[in-house]
Amino acid sequence: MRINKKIEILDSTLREGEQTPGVSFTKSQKIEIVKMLDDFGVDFIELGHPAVSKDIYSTIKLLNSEPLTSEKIVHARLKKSDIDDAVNLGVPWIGLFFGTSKDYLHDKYNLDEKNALEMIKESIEYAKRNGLKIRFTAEDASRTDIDFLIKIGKLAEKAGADRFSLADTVGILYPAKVSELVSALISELKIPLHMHCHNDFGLATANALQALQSGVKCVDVTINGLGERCGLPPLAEVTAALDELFKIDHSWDLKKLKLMSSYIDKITKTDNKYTRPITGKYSFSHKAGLHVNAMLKNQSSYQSMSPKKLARRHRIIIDKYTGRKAIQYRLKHLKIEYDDQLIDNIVLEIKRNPIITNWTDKKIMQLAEKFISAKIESAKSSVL
Ligand code: HCA
Ligand code: CU
Repeated sequence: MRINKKIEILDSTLREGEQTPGVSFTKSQKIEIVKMLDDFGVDFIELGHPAVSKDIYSTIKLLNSEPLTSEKIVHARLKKSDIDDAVNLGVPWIGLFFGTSKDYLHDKYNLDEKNALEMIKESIEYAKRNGLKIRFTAEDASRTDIDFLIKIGKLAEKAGADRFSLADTVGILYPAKVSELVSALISELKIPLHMHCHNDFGLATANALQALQSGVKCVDVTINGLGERCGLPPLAEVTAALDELFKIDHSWDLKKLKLMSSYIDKITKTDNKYTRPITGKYSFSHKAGLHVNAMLKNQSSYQSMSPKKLARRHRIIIDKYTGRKAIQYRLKHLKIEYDDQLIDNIVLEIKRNPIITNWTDKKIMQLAEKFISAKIESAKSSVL
């Protein structure tokens, strides 16, 4: 099938890519990556999620001052504070995301459909009133009831979203299903569709290419296919396939692909063999605070299949993307007595050290002991 219309590529190396275990880019590396992506000619660059850490927030500020041809977008929950971050940073596009499947509504947010729709509407309208261009992502779209998904798409469009993105968050689609899903949505909406595919069964590139053939305007990629668990479709494979197999018109500089890929290999402490579907070290690892939080409530929220079937298990990675629930879980496991203050202190300290990409139990224990003895010392001195 030919792809006739002008298609777009969104690179998420700095957001989804940095959610790969072991990956944390420095400010100067992010500047280098953004320049390379811009020279290559991607349409959108997802700069990060400002609320994750101060380090990410300040880096986005710096990246936003780079004069680029690519459009800049930041990731955000349906929270006023996240939307305000995008407004204050002056980034033109916001990528609002919200899990729309029954499990997500129920277990992740504890919301019914009516309240969820209301929240989506209000957040989009608020972002619009504040001058942002909006991509709304239905997270877990591939496990969302199709009629509800259409309802959300229409509501998002009416509230002012400029793009509607379908996320196959746990990577369970295959090309025929992508075609079904996209076809059901495309006839119902006027705004262009995006697709975000995960590689848990090794089908992300095939699914992204199918989405474009079915009429989606933009697909998400990362350099070397980085991302949570098994990552996203790699920039190189998607763009080279579009050029060579689909003969589309484009202005990408394909000669830059090898250089970008080698640069990422050089600066990340990761390897494609770790993100390999099913058997890779990270194929059942979870890093972002939101993911871990949801996993602790319901294991299927970010899993494509039960790892038990493969004699494997879920792992939690702790670094600057971590949240309070992940730390609470580790402390419980380590049998360390905790209160809210201790959790907050640990989370803050971890976020203050973006260079450390794997807080092992030993390191967490040392950190907890440091805060506990400081508390005892200060209690002693206030008694004296
Ligand atoms: C996440 C989940 C996400 C969001 C995609 C999007 C997914 O890590 O927050 O907002 O476009 O796969 O659903 O990456
Ligand atoms: Cu994703």
